[in-house]
Amino acid sequence: PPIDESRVVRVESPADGVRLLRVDRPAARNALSMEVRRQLAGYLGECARSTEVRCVVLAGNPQAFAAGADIKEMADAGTVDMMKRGVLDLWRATAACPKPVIAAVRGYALGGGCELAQLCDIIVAGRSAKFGQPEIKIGIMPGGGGTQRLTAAVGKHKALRYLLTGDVFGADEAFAMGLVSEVVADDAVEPTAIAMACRIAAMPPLAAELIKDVVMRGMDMPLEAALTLETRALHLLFSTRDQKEGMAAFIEKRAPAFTGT
Ligand code: CO8
Repeated sequence: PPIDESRVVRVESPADGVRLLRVDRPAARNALSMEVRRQLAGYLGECARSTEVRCVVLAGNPQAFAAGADIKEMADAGTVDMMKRGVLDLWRATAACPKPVIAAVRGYALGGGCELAQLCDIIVAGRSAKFGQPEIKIGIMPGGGGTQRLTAAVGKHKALRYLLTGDVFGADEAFAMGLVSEVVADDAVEPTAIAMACRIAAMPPLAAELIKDVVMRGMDMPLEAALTLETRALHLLFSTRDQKEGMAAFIEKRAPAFTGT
């Protein structure tokens, strides 16, 4: 049966403050159709605006986190079609979430799926997860940041080794290269990602957002400018209630209650 494109991303609330967005197109190994991209961008925007959501988990299913862009949607496209699809705008909206985003990767994370994991902040991978940028094998190249984010994560020589051969690599290799934050048993991927998200959700959200913001912006900046940005962001946190609360709780030997103010 044809895939019902109206429900290709599911929204779950596994814990307080945590939203899990699940790409759910198993018949196509979670290939990122335009509709998946639209729904991901839309739901991440909602998470960004929600006062309840403090951390997001992106997940797929046991066989695939996402096996790339949908090749069947692109096979007959020309340059102008590709330009008009506005994929880049949707992708930017997906990457723009100011809140921490954790990828929970089981199965294949290939092409655009590998890039989707790369635009998350933390990647938890199952032992049998498979990563790769196989675009070259079908006559194209990464278009969701893979040439840049993979290189930033693992360095030029490892990145080009995989970008130019299209070879798939496993979770342990991805971890050794620095692409993956943590490797766990396949069954433990989502529980681990959700538990980490819960811990982050209990942190002061403004501090979490500023840490992410300074890390991301700092990657594009000369060190001195980035360090200045870091200092300014730190000083800004001294006008939040959560800074007063965090330090008071430490001194009073009690658990802090952060409110995001
Ligand atoms: N797009 C469309 N359909 C797919 C995709 C995909 N990327 N991946 C798998 N499918 C479909 C298959 O066609 C098959 O459909 P059907 O049952 O109708 O024949 C079904 O999913 C199951 O696939 P397989 O039978 O191949 O399953 P296996 O478990 O044997 O293999 C693999 C799984 C290894 C993931 C294999 O399917 C594969 O190699 N897929 C393609 C991976 C790939 O090349 N990804 C890169 C795509 S290009 C990209 O991501 C960058 C594009 C940048 C531009 C973005 C603009 C839109």
